[in-house]
Amino acid sequence: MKLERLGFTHRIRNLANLTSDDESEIGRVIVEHKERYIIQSVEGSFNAEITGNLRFSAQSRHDYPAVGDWVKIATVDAESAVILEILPRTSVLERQAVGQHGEAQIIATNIDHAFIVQAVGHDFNLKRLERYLTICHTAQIEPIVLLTKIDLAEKDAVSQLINQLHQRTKGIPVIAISSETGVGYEQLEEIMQPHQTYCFLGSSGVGKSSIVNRLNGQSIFKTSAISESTNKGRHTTSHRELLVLPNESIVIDTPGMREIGMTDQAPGLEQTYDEIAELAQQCKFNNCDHTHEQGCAVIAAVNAGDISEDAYQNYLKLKREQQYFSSTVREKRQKSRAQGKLYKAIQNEKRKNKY
Ligand SMILES: Nc1nc2c(ncn2[C@@H]2O[C@H](COP(=O)(O)OP(=O)(O)OP(=O)(O)O)[C@@H](O)[C@H]2O)c(=O)[nH]1
Ligand SMILES: [Mg+2]
Ligand SMILES: [Zn+2]
Repeated sequence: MKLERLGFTHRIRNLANLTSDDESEIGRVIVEHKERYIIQSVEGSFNAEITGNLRFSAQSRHDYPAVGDWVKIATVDAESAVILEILPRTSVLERQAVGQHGEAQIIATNIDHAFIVQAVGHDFNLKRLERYLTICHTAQIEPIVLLTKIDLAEKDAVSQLINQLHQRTKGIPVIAISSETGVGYEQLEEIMQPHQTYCFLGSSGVGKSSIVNRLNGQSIFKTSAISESTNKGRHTTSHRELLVLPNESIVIDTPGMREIGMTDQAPGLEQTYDEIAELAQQCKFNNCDHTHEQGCAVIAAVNAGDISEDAYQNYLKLKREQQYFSSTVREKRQKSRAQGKLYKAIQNEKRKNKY
């Protein structure tokens, strides 16, 4: 498969300082499964692991390959290879997951657009949507909202949801679809461009894999109904996977996410709540938290009904999370720097005393 069909561009070639001679050693990570990877290259697909060197020098999750990455490989035989190097990323989609304090988790890399998928019914949630928008904006990935399973709701109810979406997330495109009847697929296919990479994000059971299957023309990913009473911890899709579609677009299917915690997402937060960010410039104090201060233009707008109370509360919550994440990361860095100093001091001491 030609690299261009996998999404390779001049931009990536320039970022990585590659010549066209290097192309046989370049591949894209299409599957990641607990430090085992499947790489697609011009030569075919390979099972791969990272070199000991790469593992040894890794300082965080960011130093490990993720689905979507371009990597330099050395083939071992017709089926296996080792990953020597991760090429510079054009975008990194990440979140803070529960129980992983201080560590951000990479969802996928080198993404051009993200489909944020919400189904009609009880999955529909504007606050959660704003979380997804924020992680997309931070990564400078263009979000598109897919409202799915519209066959399950009345036409009027669907229009109402679309209105709510437009009001709350001004300027973000919304496409309403049904993978059951095919409604909306024409519009969806129209916006998808060849060689661009699209990532599907959303809760478990909203129909992400069903969309990929339908776009693919034949089922390739497993899908399943999740009964309400037994859905605890059950995801049908278990790993992230990249696929080139017949329409030449590249898609990454992901397992449903329950938590979309904020990392260092300050710029993305400003973009998601651009109205609040703009008003903030008129606050009396320039370090205004917009929580209780005199002369706060944001609070005034909320009181006047110009900004919804719900959006405002969500903004404050996401900001607190983001600040907490940043402070714990700072603490961790300071701690590891202190540990580094201690280690060096011990080494020096050892050398001096020759033991
Ligand atoms: N009625 C209706 N059902 C749908 C539609 N799309 C998907 N489903 C059903 O919803 C269930 C979940 O679909 P999946 O595609 O597996 O959902 P998913 O988002 O990939 O879920 P995870 O892999 O767990 O994250 C399946 O039973 C699908 O048949 C739709 O447009 N309408
Ligand atoms: Mg799935
Ligand atoms: Zn303010």
